[in-house]
Amino acid sequence: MNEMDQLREQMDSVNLEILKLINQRAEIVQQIGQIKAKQSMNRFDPVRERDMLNQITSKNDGPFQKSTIEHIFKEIFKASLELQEDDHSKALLVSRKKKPEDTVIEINGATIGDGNTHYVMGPCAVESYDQVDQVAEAVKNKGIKLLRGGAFKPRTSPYDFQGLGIEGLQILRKAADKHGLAVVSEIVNPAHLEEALEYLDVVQIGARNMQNFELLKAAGDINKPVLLKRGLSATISEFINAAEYIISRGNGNIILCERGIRTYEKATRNTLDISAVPILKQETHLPVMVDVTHSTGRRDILLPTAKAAIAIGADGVMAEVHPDPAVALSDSAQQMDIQMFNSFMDDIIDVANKFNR
Ligand code: PRE
Repeated sequence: MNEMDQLREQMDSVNLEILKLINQRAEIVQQIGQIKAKQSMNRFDPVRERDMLNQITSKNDGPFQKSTIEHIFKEIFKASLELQEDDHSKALLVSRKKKPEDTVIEINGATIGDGNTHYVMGPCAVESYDQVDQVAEAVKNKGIKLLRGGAFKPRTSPYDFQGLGIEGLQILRKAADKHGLAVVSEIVNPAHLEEALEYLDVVQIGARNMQNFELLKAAGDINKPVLLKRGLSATISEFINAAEYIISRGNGNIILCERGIRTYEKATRNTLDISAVPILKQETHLPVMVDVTHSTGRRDILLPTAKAAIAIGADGVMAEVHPDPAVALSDSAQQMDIQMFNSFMDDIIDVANKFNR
């Protein structure tokens, strides 16, 4: 064996030593991480890192320079922090790591999360019994099981229509019962939950309340499914953590809903983050729906965006329908009338069938 080969052989065994030691170190890091998580301590500890660097560099006899050694160890600390963070997300109850099987939620005969496409349709806001009744009839005629409608409306302006409140929920319930539908409606205040549960089958938590932690906790204490919408400017990680608030209190029946995020783009009301769907499906075991109405704010692209949602693997599509959108008290530019809804449903069911979903 020549000298070069000998040196390389030595190097191979040193590499393996380093590998063993670095993973030994990683195991200690994981144990420290678990203690920190239990005690809700910050994982990053710059004082500890500085102490270790001082100790290590004071023992450094070269040939590497102090700055090089510091650089290498800083990289090790960084990787250690990431390892502690990974271990933490592993522990999330909504994560696939925790529960590999899909969560399937049965609501009024619709099994959301079962691989098929489900629909939640209805007016933006409940305005009258007659209005909801007309929409509910159309919804039922398309074989849909879930009726949506806003009774408590968190509006951008305090002078806009704020919804009919409990009376709106009563209207929804009456129309839904007549047509055999389940009711999905938004609740904005934990104090309304108990009374609202008399009329609701699914509690919606809207985008503006995605980080209303008291509301999330209250929704975690009930035994009805929750449809949680992504916040206007929420990252996927913040969205997942909002769901974790609900499941951590015992309610695991959560449907996530991508509804567009705020970007610089003005051609649509929000920017539909379609890639959030497969990411949420990979990261969590929860069903994921797409609200095409709020993400686009445009009737003319509801169908293509709904097709995209199905193609990318969403468990359902949500959209708004109003008997006469021109006179709707909210969101008149984006709701479909009943004729448009009927043809939208015919087309989208066709697409879902082609995808076998
Ligand atoms: C460790 C990791 C991250 C911290 O910023 C400091 C140190 C390390 O890798 O040594 C371990 C650790 O979490 C700790 O000692 O507190």
